[in-house]
Amino acid sequence: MPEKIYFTTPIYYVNAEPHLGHTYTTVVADTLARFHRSMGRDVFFLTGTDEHGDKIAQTAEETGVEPKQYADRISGIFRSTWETCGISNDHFIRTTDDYHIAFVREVLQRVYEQGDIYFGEYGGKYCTGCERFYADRELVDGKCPDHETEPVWIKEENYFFRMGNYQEQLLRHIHENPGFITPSGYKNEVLGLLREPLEDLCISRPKSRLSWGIELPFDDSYVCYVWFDALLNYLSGLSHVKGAERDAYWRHAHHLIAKDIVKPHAVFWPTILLAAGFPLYKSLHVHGYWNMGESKMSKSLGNVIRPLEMRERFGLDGFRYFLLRDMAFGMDSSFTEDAFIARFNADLSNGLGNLVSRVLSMQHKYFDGELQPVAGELEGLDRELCQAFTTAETKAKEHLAVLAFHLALEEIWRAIAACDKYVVETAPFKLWKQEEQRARGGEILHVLGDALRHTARLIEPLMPETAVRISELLGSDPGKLSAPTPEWGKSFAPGHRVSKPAPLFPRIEIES
Ligand code: ME8
Repeated sequence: MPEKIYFTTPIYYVNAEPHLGHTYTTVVADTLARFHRSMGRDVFFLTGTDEHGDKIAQTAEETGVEPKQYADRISGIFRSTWETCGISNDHFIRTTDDYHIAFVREVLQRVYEQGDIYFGEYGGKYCTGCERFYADRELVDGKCPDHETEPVWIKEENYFFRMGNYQEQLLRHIHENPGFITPSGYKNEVLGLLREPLEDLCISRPKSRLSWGIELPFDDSYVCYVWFDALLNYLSGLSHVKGAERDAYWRHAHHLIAKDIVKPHAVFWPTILLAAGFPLYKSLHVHGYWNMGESKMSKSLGNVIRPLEMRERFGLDGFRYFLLRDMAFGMDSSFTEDAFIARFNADLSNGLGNLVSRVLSMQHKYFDGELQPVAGELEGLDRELCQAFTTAETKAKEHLAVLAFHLALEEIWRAIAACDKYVVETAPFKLWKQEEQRARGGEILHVLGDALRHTARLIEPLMPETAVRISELLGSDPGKLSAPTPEWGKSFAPGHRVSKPAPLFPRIEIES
């Protein structure tokens, strides 16, 4: 039985359309899902939309439509964006789906019956953008650090979850499982939060103030707090998977989020899981922010990059490459069009794109597109190139396993650079002109064909469309990208033909 593994993105609020930030987390999850599938694992990959709560109700009202109608529209945009972008999720969950609502009510009832939910009164400063109460010490100049708005004071009777009952157990788990929250800077941040006694979590909103939510099973005058509802998606999203398999996925659940939602995921969620009697997830992986200039990119700040526009202008894989190459997972990074164009032109147009065109052009010019056989053993320089790919593969896998996407790409690009060096050193363009050297020229092009096939295989999790295009240009079956590769010099059958070159990444010219 293949080993099971489960990847999730946050479920995105439907108050904004997909932008670069959402795309980053989704592309990261997609890359991991593809990488683990290519390693023979049985992957379940979940994404979706978070549709209840004040924030959505308010946005729908501003738009003049019912919340559900509004949520249908934006959720549809998320779903179709990910489809257009070739994201390989196994399921797309909406918190307005019936099976999710039933699951949330079941968990609420269970936790209520065992006494971890009680009725009481609470007043506090609430940020609607974050959908949570803030303690004074968490505010910056009295404002929410993320939304830069003043929270509003809310006092009302509500239901509360005794989060503090599970604080010790959570702390122990974090200490005993070093990979529970990564990178470690975020783990330390959570340990800092857990130094203070946890306050109980308000998990309801009176319907008199907000009706857009899941009704509490034990009091129909209240709806469930949006985070309690949303976090449970990670379990309800597996509802369609059979029992034993579901448990196996859950034991290997990896959540991917940005640093804005560490507290709900690292404190609320595990304490809810403990209270409801579920095992804890395996790991929470936290990345930094994509900034535009100095500020975090977000709809409220009005400085957004849209994935479909980027795809239209530059192709999807150019965008994926930039996202994965220019952010070290865990750290912040900044998006500028200049940086994007510089990376694209240097690494994709001049690097990979140019190599593919050059190899295919030579193959056509010298041998009419037909790959020539490699007679006997590979020569020294051939073996060196082969070794460069073996090293790149080993290191790229090590980096991908720990989410160091930028380093994995660096390793693969080292192998691509080794191909350029190989072309210069072996000079097939000279050998072709001398009758007695032509066969060797053909062998060199065969070895370069092997190198491109390996490149396609290595980039598949990171740049899936390009991997398929390179395979097609080479005349090999893109469906076999992750199949074990034959020996170098022996992988193409006699008479195998490659396609004429087609530009993979046309250079972006900057208008002055
Ligand atoms: O928080 N940089 O949804 P959300 C990097 N519904 N990542 C970014 C980003 C940026 N500038 N902006 C957004 C919610 N993201 C809740 C989640 S989960 C049970 C509920 C990404 O629409 C990043 O993954 O505000 C971040 O954590 C998420 O979008 C927030 O999405």
